[in-house]
Formats: sequence, C-alpha cells, structure tokens
Amino acid sequence: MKTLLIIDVQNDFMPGGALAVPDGDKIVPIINRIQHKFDLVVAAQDWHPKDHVSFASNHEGKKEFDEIQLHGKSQTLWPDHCVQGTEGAKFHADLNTEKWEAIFRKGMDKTIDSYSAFYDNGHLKSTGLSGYLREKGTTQLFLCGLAGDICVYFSAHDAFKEGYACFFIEDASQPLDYEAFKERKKTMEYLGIQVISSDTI
Ligand code: VGL
Ligand code: ZN
Repeated sequence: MKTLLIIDVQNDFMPGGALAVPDGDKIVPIINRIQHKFDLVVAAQDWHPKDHVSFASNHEGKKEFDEIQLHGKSQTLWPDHCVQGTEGAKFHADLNTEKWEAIFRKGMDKTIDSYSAFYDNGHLKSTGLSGYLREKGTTQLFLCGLAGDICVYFSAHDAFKEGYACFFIEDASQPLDYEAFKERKKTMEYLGIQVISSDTI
C-alpha cells in the first residue's frame, strides 16, 4: 500500500518567504502531478507559536542561523517562520489538497523543535503519524517537500526506523543547503532509503 507524505510545502519556505528554500516553488507542479499514483496522501505542516525556542528573535543577542545548545543538542536559530495562523504557515496556494486525508502538525511545543513529521527533535513525543500509517496499511512510504535536507530527511529517517520501505522523491523536494543535502543523501543510500525520481513511481 503506497502512501505519499508531503512535508511543509508552506509559503514561508517559498522564494520570498521567511525561510526561503531555493526553488521551493518548483516542486509544487511535480507534487500535483504524482498524487493520483498513491492509495493515501497525507501532509505535514510546520506550525509554531510566536514564542518558539527555534526563533532567533526569542534569544537576546543571537542572530538568525546561529547555533545554540538545547537539551544537550545543537539547535539552529531560524528566522520566525510558519507562525500559527499566518499567511506564511499556509500551504502554497497552487498545491492540490483534494486527496489529502490528514494533516499532521508539528512544532507546536515552544520548548523544542520538530523537524520530523513523526517525532520532535528529542524523540520525546510522537505526532501519531506512524500509528496512523500502520492502521491505514501503509507498507511503502514516499516522501517529498521542504526542506529536503531538514524536515523531509528527518522524516524519512524516522519512517525508516519505524519499518516502512522508504522512497525519497528527489525532484519533488528541494534542500535549504545543497552541500548538507549531499551528505544526507549518502546517509539515506547507506540506510536503504531509496532516492528516486518522480517519473519512476
Ligand atoms: C524546517 C527548519 C525549521 C523544514 C522547518 O521544514 O525543513 N526547517 N523548521
Ligand atoms: Zn520550523
């Protein structure tokens, strides 16, 4: 049973947005073109309160893209993005949402960031996505969206650990940092997460 998980295709990650991913908008028509190939389509939405710990604006003396130590781990400080209820948090207007059966929100806890659509960055709390996919009968999970080196990558990593056969759709994703993505791709290939093109689905 094939499921498509569309991650964070939101205005703030588009060119001109608060945390713009280069060519982030190029993936929208590709995602629209492939949705009919799946038995189930679900999405993830980055959904932060204004006082979220990952925002540089909430740390005096810190700048955007600085790194801090948080819960014993390194945390990048981002520009304010995907603030609950704002235009930036909305999905791209051209994205076809007709087939979406569920939207899993993440990043609501102000004390911790949440890159993966499955767990927060400390793996403390589940979003319920894995149980949902299992109950729906998902065997193969295809992932796409933004940013390829961050939220899509960490979601693929968690999905793989949860036992799903994982496929990362490269042309339906775009990274924030291309060099970082090259390393992520090596890790995925090493684990057995297949990196594929949308025309092979
Ligand atoms: C993301 C950084 C912060 C993403 C979300 O969707 O990749 N990146 N929040
Ligand atoms: Zn975020």
